[in-house]
Amino acid sequence: MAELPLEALRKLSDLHPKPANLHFQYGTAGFRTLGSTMDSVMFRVGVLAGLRSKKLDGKTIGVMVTASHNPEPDNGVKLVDPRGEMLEASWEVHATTLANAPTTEAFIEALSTLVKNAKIDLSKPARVVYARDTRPSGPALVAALEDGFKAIGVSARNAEVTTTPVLHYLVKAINTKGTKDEYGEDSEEGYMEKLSSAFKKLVAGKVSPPPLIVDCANGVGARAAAKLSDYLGDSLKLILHNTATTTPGALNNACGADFVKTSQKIPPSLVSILKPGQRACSLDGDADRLIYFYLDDRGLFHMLDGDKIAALVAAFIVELVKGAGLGEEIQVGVVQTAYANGASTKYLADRLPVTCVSTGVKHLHHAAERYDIGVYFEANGHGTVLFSPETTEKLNTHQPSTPAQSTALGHLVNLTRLINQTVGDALSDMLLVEVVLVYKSYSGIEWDSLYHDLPNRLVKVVVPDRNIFKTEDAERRLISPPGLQQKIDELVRRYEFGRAFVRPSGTEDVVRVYAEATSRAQADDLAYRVAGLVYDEAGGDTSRRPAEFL
Ligand code: NG1
Ligand code: ZN
Repeated sequence: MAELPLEALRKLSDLHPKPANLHFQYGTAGFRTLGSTMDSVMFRVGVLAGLRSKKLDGKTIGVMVTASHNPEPDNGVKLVDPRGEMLEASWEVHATTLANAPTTEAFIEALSTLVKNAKIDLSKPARVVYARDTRPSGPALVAALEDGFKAIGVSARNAEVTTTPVLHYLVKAINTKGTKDEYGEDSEEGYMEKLSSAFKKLVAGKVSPPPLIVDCANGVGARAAAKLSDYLGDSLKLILHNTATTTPGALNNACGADFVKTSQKIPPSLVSILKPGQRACSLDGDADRLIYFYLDDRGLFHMLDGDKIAALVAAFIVELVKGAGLGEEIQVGVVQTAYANGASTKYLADRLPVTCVSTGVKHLHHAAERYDIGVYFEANGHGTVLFSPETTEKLNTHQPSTPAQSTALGHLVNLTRLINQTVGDALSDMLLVEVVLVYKSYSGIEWDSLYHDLPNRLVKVVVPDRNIFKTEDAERRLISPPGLQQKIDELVRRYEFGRAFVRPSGTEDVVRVYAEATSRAQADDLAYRVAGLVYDEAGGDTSRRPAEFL
């Protein structure tokens, strides 16, 4: 059995000392915090990625350096498993342990323990593909990551600056190369080619839609969208805005999917650009979230979020499955979280099976895998559609009995290529939405009228210790602190179609409160009151109470 390369590890680890007073946690989005504090984390993730690859017999692991929709000073890093999926949960714990070892010696000790406990054969090869978004802290952090690769002897491929979904695509494409499950050519061009050719086949013979305005959040999505636009040619005209990837402070600032979803407003930079009735969409900082919106003829803003995307897409896929004569054999289901608007859940549940799971993409992804075709979206615009291997096989081999069935089947096969099934992908999802809009001859207005969102409000409450909040029932109810859920229930009963829930954030040191009701004022009022209960219960400073919430 080969040994850990102690000398190289020691020498390089000493160049990346862990800051003394900081604790790092591999959460739902990997490590994410102030970029200037992440040097040691990056080095250690580089080493860990190498070990993960060795553990999986030299399969290629992905490493993405990004902090998504967070402000520019933040950065982050996450690992991608060989099938393009999020890192297996047990390794999240290893990542946290390694990141917090106080010294080089403690780090090496923790590595030895991991190698022993996880039975990692160090003589196996290690392969990694990595990329970063456009954050200014990216290059230095990538250099630290590369030192980690060097220390453990990784054969590393630099995918440079690209989106999170492209990196996931690359991981899967590399690992399936030359197999019967080949995912596509393992390059950004391969990704663009795969998506754009599937899109062109799907819209062939249809009237081209009017141009789509794309808010690129001043992030890496701007580069990817520009390339995709070239591949799409006349099949879909994209008008790109917020493409200032090198302007300091611009990333995710008053633009992007998170801004639109959280503030429920049009980015100020688009106010003078967007015409009533015109469609627009926002990507987030690493282009894995997508939110659409439009202004009505009175100039009022309407948002089409992840729930609306799920409703549009799921209904379309059900129609195609039935049209292909496979309605009895293929079950389409939807996965949401408690943040899904109640009106969307009702719309969907009237038509197909709907599951509610805890927040975090990995929960949605796993639940969606249980359906033949699983559509999953978070309300914030992160989501995709998964076709089970059996379903994909069935679609590729089924013999249609009529020309209409054959057409529907062809569309489904093209959808399996258009959709990035590894992870939520703003650009792939955007093309998917555009396909459905073309088929339905919908503008944003008709799409929006599938159902009417219940007014809702999401607020953060800063508390001394968010860990006292524990939940059950897919985070819809609190079991701790004791008695608080009953108080929330009593409040909620006073509001027509009222719904509210409280959970600790997995990515920020806050407790989140979500409320919905039949009117904006009622939803705000309910959120405010529940936030007040939370604040009082958690022992916050009451002099600062109201200002914290709304
Ligand atoms: P937390 O901070 O646990 O609420 C947020 C989002 C999640 C998910 C993760 C990962 C909301 C309310 N929460 O999680 O949906 O996207 O970040 O980025 O949007
Ligand atoms: Zn993101």
